[in-house]
Amino acid sequence: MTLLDRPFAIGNSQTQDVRRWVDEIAALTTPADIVWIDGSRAEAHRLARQLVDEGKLIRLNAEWRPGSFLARSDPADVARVESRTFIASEKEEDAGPTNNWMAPDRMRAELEVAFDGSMRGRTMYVVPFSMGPVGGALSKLGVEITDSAYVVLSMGIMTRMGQQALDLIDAGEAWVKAVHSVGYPLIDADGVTRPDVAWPANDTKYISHFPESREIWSFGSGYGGNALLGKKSYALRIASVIARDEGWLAEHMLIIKVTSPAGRVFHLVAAFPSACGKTNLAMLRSPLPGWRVETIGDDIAWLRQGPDGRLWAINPEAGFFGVAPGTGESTNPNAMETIWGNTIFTNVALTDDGDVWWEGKTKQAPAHLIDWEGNDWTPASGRPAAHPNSRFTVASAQCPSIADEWDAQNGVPIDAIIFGGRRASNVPLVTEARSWSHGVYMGATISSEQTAAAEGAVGELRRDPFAMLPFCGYNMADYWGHWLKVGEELGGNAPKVFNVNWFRRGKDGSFLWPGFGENIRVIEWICNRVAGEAEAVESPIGSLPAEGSLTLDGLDMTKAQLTELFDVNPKAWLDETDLAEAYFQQFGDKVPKRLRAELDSIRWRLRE
Ligand code: GTP
Ligand code: SPV
Ligand code: MN
Repeated sequence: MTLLDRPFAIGNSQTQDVRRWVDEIAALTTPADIVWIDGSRAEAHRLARQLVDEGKLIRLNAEWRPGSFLARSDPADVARVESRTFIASEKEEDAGPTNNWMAPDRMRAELEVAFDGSMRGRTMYVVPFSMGPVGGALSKLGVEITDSAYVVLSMGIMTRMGQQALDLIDAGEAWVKAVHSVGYPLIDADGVTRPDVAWPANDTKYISHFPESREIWSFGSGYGGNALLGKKSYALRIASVIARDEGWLAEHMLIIKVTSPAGRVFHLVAAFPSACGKTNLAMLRSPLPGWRVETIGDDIAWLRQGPDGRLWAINPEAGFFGVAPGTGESTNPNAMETIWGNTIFTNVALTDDGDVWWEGKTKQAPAHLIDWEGNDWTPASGRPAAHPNSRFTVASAQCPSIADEWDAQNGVPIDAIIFGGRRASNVPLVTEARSWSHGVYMGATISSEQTAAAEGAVGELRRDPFAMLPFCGYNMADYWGHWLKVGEELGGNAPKVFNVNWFRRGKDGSFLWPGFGENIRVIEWICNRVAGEAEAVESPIGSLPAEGSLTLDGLDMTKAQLTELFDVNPKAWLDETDLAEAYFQQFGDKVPKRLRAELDSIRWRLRE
């Protein structure tokens, strides 16, 4: 269908807005044709077939993995590019020292050059979508224009995509503009054509955000958060700005429903940096009798105070874009069941019988594979078969542990907020904040070892406040202030706040805590604390489980290991406060006084 034969209601200003904008982008990028996406299954089927014909997707063996495909990206386009992610706010201080800022005028000028003719010879897709259930109380709308059919298919899994979203836009709802181009036109300015490639991309990349006009412009990458613009660009960077203005929170958090043996239900959210275990915790299968975890979201939560005064959350997404390596029957059986079929895999290895494999899927690697770059691979190859940031894209509804209320129009009421990072030392298995503002301090001082989810040296320690370092659309210190303000509004209804660390290592370098399913023991303690049924003891950095309050039966742990797991070393923690203070310094007077007071209070307690 072309632009001109799409029927629309005459006199409907919103539709005309979308059409005008589509015309504008088409005039700039000059695609060969324009397709409006309706979100039907027939359409997804057509696009998948087309991608297979073009050599951009490999159809997996339907006996093992029905309706599923493998995509192999350009080896230079495998993760989010934080160095090319921009916040083009009018004032530089509104982006803050942790974001790349560019003046909006200059950004627009550069984007105009990049996007000029960038879709020549390609189809431009118009993708209307809803973040959150269509018409939901906390949901928001957007339209992504893209020249990648892989992105359209992925958006169809990750969001509520299609006509229903456009109908709401037609009805006058606000919507966000997102423009995406892989930056690989098939015809140059002189009219010379070139063949397409399996994963078109451009060496020059921009993932640009205009917080004031609520616009997203992404160029040069087809991968994950760079290209599926409903995800990090909208649901976190732009939404965090909307949330600041409207008094709610847009967070890099999983959401779970936990049911106790007595049948009491708790809803928890947890913020961990990229590739630090959100999907694993979101799909936890409990080995503790009577305790049950159900999945609501694995990456993003939108939280808002409800009419009852409590904090309510929705998962704005409709699918999982999960890290494949390390996902197996023993670590995440629910994820393994979720991806039984109808899944797009990106940058994993291909088995000889047309299925997928990655490190950690099975204990033993197959004798022969085609690796993520399309080369022969054997266990003797000495390199990973799947890229460390390889991913699966699959609908949430396929998850066997999905909670009934995962797509509830009003979301779920939150009982506890958990922060965590990947820390080999110092940080205990679990700590409870003394207050909301102490909790905000915990969130603001998350640090974690760098993972493969973004470019950079894996393993290096980096500060990642609220796991939002690459995702906060405005000044990080203002964001801390906003969290304090939300806490004041919530008052006595505010959820309890905790910090966890599954990744502490012993002197021999091995993990002190078994992790994965066994994390239910920590979740149990947290729920029991919320219910007022577990004891805690004070420490300078927060409350720790009192002896006997954390269920450890059946775990193969020595007393010495347990001591190490919970050790709070005053000297090491004074160093941590120095690091936090130095980190705060770069934000100048924007750092809320309350946070500095929390830091002083911890120092004072450590010196006692
Ligand atoms: P994004 O999708 O990038 O935001 O990340 P995520 O937080 O959802 O990442 P995910 O859950 O996929 O994290 C995967 C990594 O965390 C793998 O390397 C897992 O092996 C590791 N992991 C998850 N849970 C645990 C745990 O309890 N203990 C240990 N040691 N590793 C864990
Ligand atoms: C992350 O990096 O936190 C992700 C993957 O969830 S991406 O969508 O690519 O940002
Ligand atoms: Mn994430």
